[in-house]
Amino acid sequence: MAEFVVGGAQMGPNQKADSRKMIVARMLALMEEAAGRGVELVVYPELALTTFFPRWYMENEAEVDAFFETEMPGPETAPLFERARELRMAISFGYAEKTPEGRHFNTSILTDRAGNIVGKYRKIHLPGHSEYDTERAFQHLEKRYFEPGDLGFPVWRNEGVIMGMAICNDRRWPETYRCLGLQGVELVMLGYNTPSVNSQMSAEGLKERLFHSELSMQAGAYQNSTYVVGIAKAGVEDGHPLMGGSIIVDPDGFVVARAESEEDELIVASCDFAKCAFGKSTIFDFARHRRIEHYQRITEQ
Ligand code: CDT
Repeated sequence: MAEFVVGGAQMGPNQKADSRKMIVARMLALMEEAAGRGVELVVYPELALTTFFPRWYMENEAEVDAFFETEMPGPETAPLFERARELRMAISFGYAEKTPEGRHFNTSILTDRAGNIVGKYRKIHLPGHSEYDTERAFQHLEKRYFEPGDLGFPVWRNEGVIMGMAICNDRRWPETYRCLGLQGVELVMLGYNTPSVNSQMSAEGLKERLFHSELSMQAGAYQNSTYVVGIAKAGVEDGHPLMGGSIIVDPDGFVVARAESEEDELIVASCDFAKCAFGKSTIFDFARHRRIEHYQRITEQ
């Protein structure tokens, strides 16, 4: 598979009161638009099915669990899989997962073009804190509601392309891309929910936040010779602004598609995966050039 048309379905805000049905209907509308533009795989954001609930401090278990899916697909998400299957479109999206054992993860899944789930990733780098923090302008309680992912950073050969996933804060860590890069990844899909302002540093504004997001994804793409698709949930959600800035980055680190809004917006790029081979066989030929005898600190500290 050389060329593959990839879509990024940036989503506008999901309010707390929005039902899964309403949100899935918006996701389906983006999918229809993607089909009209020849998209073969579409990537949605982190926690696509709900508001970014870690901004809320909750103590009631049932209140928290209302944001979690206990099955995938479930009755409310089945239409996504059914329509994707009809359109022959692979999909990837994030959601809050509650396992049969009662464990909670920030998860994303990947399907093939026949609508079968072929990959699951559970977010490893959970930012924020676990108790109410009076010093912050707003809360970021991912460490309260999720366990760190327990699946590592796997890749899957899906539709002829080596694919991997990451979620939001993972995109800021070089280790994420390198773990995937060491397995030959050609397409990294990640969704995010990033507040437009820093809850601990008011001087950092939207411009700087967008810069750091792009910087991380462009570096990850270039240094591992892989496409990166980074897709936001954006806009004012429950009164809290989330930044947009969804991009598709090519294996040379250049942005080839970019969202302009903070609303539901599709971005599309035709990805030529043959382009990954050049960097992987030259400057970033890991087998020839890495010096792992000097890298112990990365895993020992
Ligand atoms: N969702 C997520 O991981 N957001 C973080 C915000 C960091 S501030 C605690 C991010 O890295 O974009």
